[in-house]
Amino acid sequence: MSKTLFEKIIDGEIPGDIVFEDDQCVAFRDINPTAPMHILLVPRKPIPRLCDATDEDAPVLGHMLRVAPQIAESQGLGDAFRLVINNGEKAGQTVFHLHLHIIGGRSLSWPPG
Ligand code: D5M
Repeated sequence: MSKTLFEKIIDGEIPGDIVFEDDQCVAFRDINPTAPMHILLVPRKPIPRLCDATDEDAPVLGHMLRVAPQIAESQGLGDAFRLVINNGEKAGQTVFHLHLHIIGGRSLSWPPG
């Protein structure tokens, strides 16, 4: 199996502006930010889409939800941030390695497009 784009960033094979990493996940700045702060939090395990995750993946998914607010805090977002997972092509997913968008630094409207 060839590596996903995000595995290559995690493995240092292509550049990434990494802001956080631990044994389960890595966070780096989105190359095409939609807000002043736009970070992608990615599990080291290349789960393609959220709907492909299994019960075995529940710990890392929970861990990501614990880590995301800490990253937002460390980036100066306080409690003003949005988390987004695009699941599948029709929902806007373009990179098929599960990732949590952490977005903030501007006023965010609802509903999203
Ligand atoms: O989000 C995929 C996101 O991945 C999108 O916001 C651009 C970002 N991206 C694509 N290539 C890179 C690299 N090389 N570095 C950092 N960020 C990148 P999705 O939810 O799949 O549409």
